[in-house]
Amino acid sequence: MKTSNAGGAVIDQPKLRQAVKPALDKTPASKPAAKQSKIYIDGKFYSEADAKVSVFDHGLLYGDGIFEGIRFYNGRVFRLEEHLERLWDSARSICLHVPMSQRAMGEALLETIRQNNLRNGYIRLIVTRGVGNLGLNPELCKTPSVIIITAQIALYPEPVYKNGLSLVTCATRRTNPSALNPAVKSLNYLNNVMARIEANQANADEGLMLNDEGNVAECTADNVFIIKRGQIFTPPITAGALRGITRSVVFEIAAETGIKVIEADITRHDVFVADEAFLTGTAAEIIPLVKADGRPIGTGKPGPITARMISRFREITRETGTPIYS
Ligand code: PXG
Repeated sequence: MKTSNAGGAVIDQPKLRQAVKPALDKTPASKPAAKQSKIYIDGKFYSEADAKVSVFDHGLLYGDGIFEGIRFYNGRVFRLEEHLERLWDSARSICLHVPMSQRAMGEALLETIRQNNLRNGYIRLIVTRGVGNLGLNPELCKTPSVIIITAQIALYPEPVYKNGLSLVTCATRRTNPSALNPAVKSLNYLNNVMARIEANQANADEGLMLNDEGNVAECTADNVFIIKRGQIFTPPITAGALRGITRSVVFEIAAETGIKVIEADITRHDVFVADEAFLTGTAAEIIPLVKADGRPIGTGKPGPITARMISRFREITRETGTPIYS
């Protein structure tokens, strides 16, 4: 997470080969600095400068903790319940006791947005294992910490949704589920960071991550979909994909439209020969994929089913969600 000198946190976006800057990075120098965000830590609000955690927190020492990245649109939090459910699932999987109820967490999250007086943005919800000693034993960490950070999200400029992204296949394999299940949204993202570095070095917009079998798992922070002969395919969770919230919205839109989504193992070959492809994630939303390892996908331009997905997704984000200010 970087903080912008324009005030408020701004989340990083993947490097784009067109070197386009996210819209909200373009704050004119003459504009007065916006006020800094207020950050929730364990029931209290702090300024950015005062929002600090202990160097003995195992979230820092071992990446021992979990998180969610959530969007809010037009004064409503998108899919709040699903994000909280997934957070609780991550917690249960790593034996972390979240020190509040789901309802209280939802309320803390809404209050953090209110404190920052935002209607559109991104929220990072973090639960760390808490303060322990320099040994990794979590039993010595008595109280997990809850941190909630809001950010003005830098949307990709419209041309990116019109022109699509390129990706390269990464040599770094997605973590084997028997080592650390990728379904756990843990604070240990080094596996994804290594893949992101490869994508950067190849000057690609995203990195495709395969599992130990050589099948497609996901991208560094997005789920992958391909379209072939009118059917949509995406890797199953067992292939090492996160159960993405945006992914689940694609399933819903497809069902509405009468298009079939098939969860099946996908190879790089399937990506190369797809008619269309797109990625999904809270930050990216639904974004067309037009090139994989130098090969144009389909016509090399975003396809019609992808375009329909994007426009329906935008309607759903505009019209639904948990109200923040009512
Ligand atoms: N796969 C991985 C590995 C992810 O981290 C997704 C898929 C998409 O899931 P959702 O539920 O967002 O549709 C993610 C998303 C960010 C950011 O702010 C997002 C994620 C992780 C790190 C950063 O861009 N998670």
